[in-house]
Amino acid sequence: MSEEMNPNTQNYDESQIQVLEGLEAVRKRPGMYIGSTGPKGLHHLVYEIVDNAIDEALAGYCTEITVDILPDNVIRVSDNGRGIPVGIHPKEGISAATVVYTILHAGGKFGGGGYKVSGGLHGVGASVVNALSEWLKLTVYDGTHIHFQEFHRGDYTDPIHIIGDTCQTGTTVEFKADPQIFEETTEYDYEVLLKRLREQAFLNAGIRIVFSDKRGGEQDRSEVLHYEGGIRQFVEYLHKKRGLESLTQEVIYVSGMDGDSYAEIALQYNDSYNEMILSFANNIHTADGGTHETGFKNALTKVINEYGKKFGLLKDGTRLLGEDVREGLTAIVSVKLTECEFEGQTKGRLGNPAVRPFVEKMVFDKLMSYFEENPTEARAIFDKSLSAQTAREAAKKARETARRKSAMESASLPGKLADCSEKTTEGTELYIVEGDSAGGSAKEGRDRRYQAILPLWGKMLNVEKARIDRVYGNEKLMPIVTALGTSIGEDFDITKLRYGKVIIMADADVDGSHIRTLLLTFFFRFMRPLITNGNVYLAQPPLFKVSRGKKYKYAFDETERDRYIAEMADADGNTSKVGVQRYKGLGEMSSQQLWETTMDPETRSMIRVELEDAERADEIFTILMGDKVAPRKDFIEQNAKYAQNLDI
Ligand code: TSJ
Repeated sequence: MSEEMNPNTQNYDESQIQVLEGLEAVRKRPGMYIGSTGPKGLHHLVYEIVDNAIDEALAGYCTEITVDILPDNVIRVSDNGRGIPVGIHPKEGISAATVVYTILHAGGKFGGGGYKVSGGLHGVGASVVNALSEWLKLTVYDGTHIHFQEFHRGDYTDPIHIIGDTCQTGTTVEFKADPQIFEETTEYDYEVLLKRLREQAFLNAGIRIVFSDKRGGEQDRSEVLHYEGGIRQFVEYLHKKRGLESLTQEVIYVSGMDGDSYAEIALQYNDSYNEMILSFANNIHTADGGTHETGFKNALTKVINEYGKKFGLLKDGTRLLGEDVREGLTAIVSVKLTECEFEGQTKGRLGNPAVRPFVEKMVFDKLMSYFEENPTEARAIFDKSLSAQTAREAAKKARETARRKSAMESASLPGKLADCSEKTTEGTELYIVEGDSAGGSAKEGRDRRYQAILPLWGKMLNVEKARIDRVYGNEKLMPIVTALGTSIGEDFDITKLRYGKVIIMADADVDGSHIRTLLLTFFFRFMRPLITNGNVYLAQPPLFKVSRGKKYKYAFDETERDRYIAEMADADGNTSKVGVQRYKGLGEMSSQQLWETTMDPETRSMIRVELEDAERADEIFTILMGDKVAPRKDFIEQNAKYAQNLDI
């Protein structure tokens, strides 16, 4: 071991005390640092490490990042950058690399310059990952030597030391998430990591991320994420994935600088009526928008109105609204700043005030020039906005008619609704049930004091292609709207909600998952606060009844079924006296069984729908219901397992 790796003893000890104090806090309250110790927090560990390598790429020193999921859910991340500095950190008296891993918030404190991104945990650093890992191994290649250090739950015994020679440079980190912390699971979902890594590859044009699943199962696969076109390709990708046809040939792209701030935007219109703006600040997704997104939206509205005015195309005395010009728009807004201010409860909104006027002016000027230079595209976009305006006016009329009607036939609830007797929202439940036979069992089986049943019937409206005006008057969806009492879209009012829980009860088969997908999409599009407020649930009917004599148990999946079969077998393992019944649908259960398994709050299990589930349903819905066959086929092939049971 070289002399420089041995810091003087006094400093070394002091640093180590600090280390233990710092990382102990992380292990005591992991949620504070990574949000949760569930699957989300687990995946955050990977993002945090990868973000460090992306920083190195953004600084211009690294071209390729390799991410592997290894057997036993070990993660390995490598880059070909400069290698984390291993020299003695002047203040701490230990190797800088060790500082990165053992002192809280040490990430990004030294060296560098440029934009510090560190997205995942908003820069809490590699030390948090280290603290929450059963073990972590760091290897640094500095062009001369290979340096190595190993940690256990954030702690180490040997300082970083040389283990060999090399002419390469780079950093490799390998870690195993600590099952003591991540009690629920330490298993990574390839798709979840892939989505995030792909996003990072789009946001950082030219970066190469090679991502592989090497766990040794059937799922093993590998993907190269490399997009020279950056966010332009992101927009194309989103359209293709959703099976949408683009309105214009090319993606519009604008970018600009203001001092140290950089902004780039890619946008394109499609044949749907939905708006999809994804915004990012320093590669972190800003789910609640912020000043960058507002600047972009303002500019877009101004440009399209300006165009209409110039050519006398606006309807007399009217202006296109933001919602008109964003109908069928897909856009990526990405800004890179030296210092981001994230606001709001979940820190999902960019606050930097100066960003709004910067983005607004930049987009206005450049988009205006684009419109002048590309008259065909400009006209197509304008016409699309104009037709949105017309539809909005039609929707307003439909809404007024609906309002007048409901005022006249005040509180006329749907005929098929079997309401509960309690009239409070608190504690009451509405079961939305597909099919008359299941609806009948549910009506008989329920506790009528607080459980209401609404059976669905009629042909489904394809909400993907429908604007809001067509929901009014739809015979399948309107009963839901009336039963809930909240109205939809901009009229939505959660205080009018008539039930505390809205429970979707559908079969565990393909048709059932279609209806689940549709209803979630409907709620996502037109009653989103219902989901964010946590009112929507999915009932979980059992798939099997395992019985022996008078004894029986319900199983919700194959694993559970097999466990009950084993439990009920004879002592010698003989299962000939165990009966297994498979339920094909809710309709096959008696009202008593339905109550026992799916509706009784004491025994049922339900899933509360989170926004992400609904978002996913929305995505799946677009693909399944879209009229383009190719992406649908791709999707089903790529998601064969998922498409079989279409479980959400
Ligand atoms: F932080 C980390 F451990 F999570 C991590 C860091 C993980 C991985 C896979 C890579 C990295 C990383 C860090 N790659 N490259 C760097 N670069 C630096 O830390 C570095 C190198 C040189 C200088 C300099 O000023 O000379 C500055 C820095 C920050």
